[in-house]
Amino acid sequence: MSKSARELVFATNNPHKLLEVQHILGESFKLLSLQDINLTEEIPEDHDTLEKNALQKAWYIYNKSAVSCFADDTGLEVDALDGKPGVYSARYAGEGKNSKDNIKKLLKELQGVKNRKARFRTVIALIVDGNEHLFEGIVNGLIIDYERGEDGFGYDPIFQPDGFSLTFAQMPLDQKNDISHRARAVNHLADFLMKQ
Ligand code: ITT
Repeated sequence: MSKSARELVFATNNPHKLLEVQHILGESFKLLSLQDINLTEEIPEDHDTLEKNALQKAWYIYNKSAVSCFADDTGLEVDALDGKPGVYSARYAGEGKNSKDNIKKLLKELQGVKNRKARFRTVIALIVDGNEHLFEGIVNGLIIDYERGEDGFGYDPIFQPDGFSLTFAQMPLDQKNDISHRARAVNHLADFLMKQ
């Protein structure tokens, strides 16, 4: 890490996400986790859009730490369900349920439904010098009707990105990271930061 690397807080406690994003941003930036700035309380995330949630998390941190920071939120938006589960993707099957339960519920809702189009959408909210900026990353695909693959997490076993015959859960992580919604949003963030 170079001496002049700019510090940025990323609102996550997931070390894997932190490494992934650090890799994309390169060594001009030094990412700090919430742990690094001793922010251990749960950050509120109670809005009804990805944008509002990402902004809520980022402002919460900025107001506490006054350090440049960003937060992300992701949802799976299914056309035939008017964009659901969307912002509620993590808890679609209810509080305390897991990804398997979420998948089961989604496949039940889509039973007999022909239109299987869906997208993962990630929104990143960045706050620098008290100004907010939003970045979006989308990957379009189809919800297949049974689980395929063991890797990844969340809805990966039933999401097949356009142009591929594998689900996200069947792809090597590097391949998923090349085309994923999160990587696309982070690339937009990186482009913006490099120009600053
Ligand atoms: P943090 O906010 O603590 O980082 P989270 O689980 O809420 O973790 P996200 O906001 O990124 O993570 O995503 C919300 C849900 O969307 C997540 O729980 C998954 O069910 C789903 N999801 C997000 N990214 C996904 C991906 O790459 N593949 C499959 N499902 C994903």
